[in-house]
Amino acid sequence: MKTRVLKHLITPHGGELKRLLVDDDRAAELKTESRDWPSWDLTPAQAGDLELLLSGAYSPLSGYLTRSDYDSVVKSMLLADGVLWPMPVVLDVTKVFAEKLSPGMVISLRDAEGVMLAALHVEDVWEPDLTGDAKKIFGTSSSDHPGAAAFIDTTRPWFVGGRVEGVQMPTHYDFPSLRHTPQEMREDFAQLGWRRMVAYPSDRIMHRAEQEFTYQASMEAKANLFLHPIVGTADAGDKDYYARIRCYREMEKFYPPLTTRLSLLTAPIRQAGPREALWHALINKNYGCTHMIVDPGLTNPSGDKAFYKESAYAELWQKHGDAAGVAMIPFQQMFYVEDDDAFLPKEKIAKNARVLALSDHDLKERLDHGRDIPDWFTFPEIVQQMRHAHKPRYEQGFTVFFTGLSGAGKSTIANVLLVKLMQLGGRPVTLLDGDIVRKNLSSELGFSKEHRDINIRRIGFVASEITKNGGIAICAPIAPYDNVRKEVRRMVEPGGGFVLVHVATPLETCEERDRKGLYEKARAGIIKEFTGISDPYEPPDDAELALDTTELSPEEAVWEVLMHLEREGYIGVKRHEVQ
Ligand code: PPS
Repeated sequence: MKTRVLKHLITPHGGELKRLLVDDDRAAELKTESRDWPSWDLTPAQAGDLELLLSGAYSPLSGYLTRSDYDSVVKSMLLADGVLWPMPVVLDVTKVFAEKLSPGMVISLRDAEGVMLAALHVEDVWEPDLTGDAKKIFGTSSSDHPGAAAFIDTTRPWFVGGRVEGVQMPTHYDFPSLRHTPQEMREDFAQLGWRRMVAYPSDRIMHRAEQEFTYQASMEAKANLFLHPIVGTADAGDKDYYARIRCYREMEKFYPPLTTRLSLLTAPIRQAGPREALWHALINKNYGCTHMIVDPGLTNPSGDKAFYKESAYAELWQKHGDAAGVAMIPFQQMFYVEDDDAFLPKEKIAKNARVLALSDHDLKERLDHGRDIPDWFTFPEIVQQMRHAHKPRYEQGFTVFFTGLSGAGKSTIANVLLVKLMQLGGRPVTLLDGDIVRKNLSSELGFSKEHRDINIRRIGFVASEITKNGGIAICAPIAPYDNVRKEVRRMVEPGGGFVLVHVATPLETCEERDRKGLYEKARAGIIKEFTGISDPYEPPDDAELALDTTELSPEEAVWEVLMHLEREGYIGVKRHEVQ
């Protein structure tokens, strides 16, 4: 009965769904045999690919591409047998691991906890030309292209290809009810009586403009809508990931009943432009979709440089659209026209109409400062979810990171700042002073570059945890190296604010003060590797503030810091309380 209904749906790519999970008996057999096999622990991105291989989302692939398939896909977007397949799907491994392998061997593929997910029957092991291949896949090997740069720099240098037998699907504890295999989705569509489906792959929170467009586009195509966001894998503690998915779940409710379905896709975004969009179309075809909305923003690296022209997407569809079998619906930006209280595409807007817009930057500013987000832009339920993950700055945690020479005044300023922030109240404040950290966290470390970097990374880790959980961390180490300071900024910023303060008191003043008598010992050669004397200090080029304590009292210096925090909205009076 089911088969009869399912046959009305679009045929999977290559003719049938290639689900690679084996039955229980075979799985047990593979697990027993695997004791003698080499084991590869999958990264989250690799586990994402394996999940889609096992579920049949990557039909017609029956495993990782062999060398001839890979070369052909990279060069012409076709498998060696001529079937359309635009993106390489390979297992990348280290040289050390590759050296253990030869064709005919079997590898067990395991998740981060060591659970065996699949057996890979090795057919080819080879060292690809990552730079040359990036040029073909991404059209460039420039380090400005984040996708190409990641492919060249972070892909492991050896590839393994071969047939895969699946033992079990990777487990997701988050949002399990929103995860479906192509087969489950096809059965669902068949039961609903849907035959034509418009897929909308996206990786951003949707607002009213996207909702209007996707709904209108599916109506015009006389089809139902399949919201198929690409979510990657959860990084424990990544508030944005969870908020984004909760927003999708809210958004589904704003479509008329029984018009729309939502499912999450755990594929990593490659940023490979039109070729990746075409690949998404094949994946969505395997899920049963006949149409796909192509938003270049999804696969085109953002920023000033758009690497792929919008027309390139339509051109690729002209060439391969028939083989893909999925109709392309170009995404169209919609604008809110106040007089009509409606979203319209640019060409339908009357000349003098009042058009309202809110850029990503404006939206972030409003969230940061707890300001109103207008109803015309998005739904209150979405705002609530966004505010949950993106608290206004006066409720966010932050780190104030002082850097400077020994004796520059870091500890004094940090202590005064601690007192002032405690007096203000509201958030817990933790001081991670250089000396305190070295006594407690880093007592085994010396002052070599390697040890200093470890010390600063530890401080950064603790500060990022404090910040992420809404507290204030004040750090005051010398932190002489630029690279690791920037690393700390990258660790902290996703969870809140980061303010780098260069305590730029000149060496002469520090040496003159020589409160601990260390400079004298350093000059005498008794203390080795002393910062400023026999060891380098790299002044920051990214400090939010520079304070020279030759000219400023500790109170004045702290006032500067407090003023900065106030200007940026991290401290001060909540707006709604004074309105
Ligand atoms: S670093 O470079 O950030 O890891 O240094 P930090 O943890 O802040 O430790 C600096 C304090 O250690 C004392 N000290 C030295 N400083 C620099 N170089 C050498 N070789 C050294 N040996 C000991 C010194 O008291 C520093 O404290 P402050 O408060 O900065 O004067």
